[in-house]
Amino acid sequence: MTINMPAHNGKNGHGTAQDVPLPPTGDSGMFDPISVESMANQFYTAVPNALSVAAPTGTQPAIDNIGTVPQPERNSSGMSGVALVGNSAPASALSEEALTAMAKQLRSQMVPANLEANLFQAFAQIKPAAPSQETAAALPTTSASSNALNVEALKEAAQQLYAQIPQISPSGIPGNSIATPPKPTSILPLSEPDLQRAFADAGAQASHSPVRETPQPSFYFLSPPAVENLGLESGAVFDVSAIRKDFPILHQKINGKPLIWLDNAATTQKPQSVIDALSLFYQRDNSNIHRGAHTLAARATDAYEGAREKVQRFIGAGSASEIIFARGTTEAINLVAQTWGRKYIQPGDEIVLSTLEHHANIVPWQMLAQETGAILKVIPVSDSGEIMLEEYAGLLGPRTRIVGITQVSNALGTIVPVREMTQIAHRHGAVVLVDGAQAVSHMPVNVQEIGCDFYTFSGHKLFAPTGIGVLYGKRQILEDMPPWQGGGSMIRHVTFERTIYSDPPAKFEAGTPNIADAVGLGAAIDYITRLGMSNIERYEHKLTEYAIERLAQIPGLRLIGTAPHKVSVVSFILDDIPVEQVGQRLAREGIAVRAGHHCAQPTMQRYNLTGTVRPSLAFYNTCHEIDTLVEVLRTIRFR
Ligand code: C6P
Repeated sequence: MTINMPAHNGKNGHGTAQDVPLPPTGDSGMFDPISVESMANQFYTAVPNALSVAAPTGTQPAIDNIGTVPQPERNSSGMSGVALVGNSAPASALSEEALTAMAKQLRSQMVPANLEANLFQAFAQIKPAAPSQETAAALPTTSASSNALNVEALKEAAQQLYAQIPQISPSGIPGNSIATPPKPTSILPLSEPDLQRAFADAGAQASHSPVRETPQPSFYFLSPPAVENLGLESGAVFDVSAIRKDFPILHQKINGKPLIWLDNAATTQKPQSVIDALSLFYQRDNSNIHRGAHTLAARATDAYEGAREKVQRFIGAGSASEIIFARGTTEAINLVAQTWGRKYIQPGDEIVLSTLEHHANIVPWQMLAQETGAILKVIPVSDSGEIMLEEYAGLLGPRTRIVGITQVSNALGTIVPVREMTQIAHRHGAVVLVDGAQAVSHMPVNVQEIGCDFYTFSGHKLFAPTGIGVLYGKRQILEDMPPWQGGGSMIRHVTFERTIYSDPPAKFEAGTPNIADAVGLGAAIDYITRLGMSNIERYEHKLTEYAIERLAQIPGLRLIGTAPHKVSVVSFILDDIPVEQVGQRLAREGIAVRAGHHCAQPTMQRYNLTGTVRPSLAFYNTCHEIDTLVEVLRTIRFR
């Protein structure tokens, strides 16, 4: 059983095969990605035999076979290899009729309408003159009315293309580990990604550009490493290869290498469903909210308030009115410092923060302390990066007004015992703000269980757009807090003499908010809720264990932050090599990590460092990507 995966929205029309029973489609009428992948594998496996030799007879369309994609074999590293379409799989018993139907479906689901035109263009670019008559004749015919895939013509076109560009390597299929099939000779395993790539490479050659970074469409023909398919206690499977298909950005090359996105602590990538939600909002519902008695205003308001309710459920808040939308964690913390802080902090009062804080949970309090005459106190951390709880308890006293703590260190990955720390703070009558920026994407969060008074996070670290974030505050505290910014939406009544403010959350959302990105945040929450936060947590735990084990074996590599309870942030230094240099070397290989102080300079200072290299993993990362990271790191020497 697989986890209930969000449907992938295909974008290329709705061609249907009338004559063949097809796998079930989702609500959208499109196939789910796994069915499409299966179909693609079957189709391309069968094409060279079935169409260029004799088509098997019989009317049975053999669609029953769909779903029985050949299993990838494991290689020596424990990773599975790639089941390349059309190379070695046994000939399928698909009839020509069935193949044609499938071809139509595949074409409509996955082939951009202008593929043929692109190929034609590619020829035109290779040859300064227009393609010859024979070449043009071999190119697939472009017909808006016909949805038929001219297999032979495409094959021929691709062969000609390959023939003219000898160095083309049809490897690096998006979203998969690399397997380089032999250079095509007489019969090509017809694969649309190969054609796409051929086109891209042809264009690169024609323009004499040394590197061509062509965004790859999210076509999925291969079955990626099975090692990533983690069995869950429920008996379900956390199928990373399927999940990766939902993230179009992951399927591209950087410097000729597949992108390996290990900078998730800085920001996460967005699933297609989030991208679609944004686009759909602007296509269909865009309007200002809370104003105007018209249909779009009502729709936009519903969508925005619906997103607030999703956030409420996601973090276990008691009421949607406790959820305030902000630009991100930084703005949310500033809001608290400048409203609650200015009201309640007096000279000599104490603000307690930890050494693990991001600058966003230091600087606003420092500013407040300078303004009010309050004192900052700092909780120390151990060599492994854990909060020293006894010292923490010892710091608290009658003047402690607020404790600001991160739930997860962005620099080290340490999980901080925020529930226990909140209980201790409350015993001293202090208010607690938890910075959840690095927590919400890695573990289930329940603010009522934590018991904190404020909780903040940023949408962009949760697979949602930038520019949207959340401040949770307990209802009573929000009611007692003065507003922050003044303007429209946050008022009930205005005269020149005085203004009566709205109730929370409107009181803290002056002006037109970021409506579309809030809707995008709601879509991101839907997406990860479908995956299951506990499943994500479990998968990432395994991945982190694997990463730590592999990285620790690299000579000269020192892990920074070795707390037993940590998320998938793995900081390290490599000998005396400047961390920026390591980061740049990895970037050349298509591996994105952050290298530097991570906006957590006090944490770095604790370890007498100015920075670390920080790969940070998300649920769409794989062991194979970690292997590649390790391979590159092993080649780095001080220069
Ligand atoms: N950390 C990182 O690479 P904003 O920028 O407002 O979305 O989030 C600020 C922030 C606050 N707290 C923690 C724990 C954070 O990690 C961050 C953002 C990114 O580590 C960008 S500096």
